[in-house]
Amino acid sequence: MAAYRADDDYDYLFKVVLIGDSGVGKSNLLSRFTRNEFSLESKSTIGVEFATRSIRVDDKVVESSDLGYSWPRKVE
Ligand SMILES: Nc1nc2c(ncn2[C@@H]2O[C@H](COP(=O)(O)OP(=O)(O)O)[C@@H](O)[C@H]2O)c(=O)[nH]1
Ligand SMILES: [Mg+2]
Repeated sequence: MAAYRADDDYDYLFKVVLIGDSGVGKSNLLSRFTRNEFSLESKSTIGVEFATRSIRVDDKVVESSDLGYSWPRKVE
């Protein structure tokens, strides 16, 4: 019988914060990693967005929670 494992049950938790200028690709990096999606027409993020993904490495469950933060680019 397969052992039951709850969604929030993991062996390791990594929290990754993506910080950078607007338009450098943070949101798409996040969506590619967590949902395998990419959009050429993604809207600018106001503030923060948050996503998680669990992966299995050998027999360990690794949970990654990623936080992206954008600030408005200064117009020269
Ligand atoms: N060609 C190309 N465009 C990208 C790539 N990553 C992001 N973009 C585009 O760059 C723009 C800004 O990306 P976004 O993820 O919203 O940037 P953010 O403001 O840092 O979150 C969007 O139009 C994306 O489609 C990439 O690796 N290649
Ligand atoms: Mg963004």
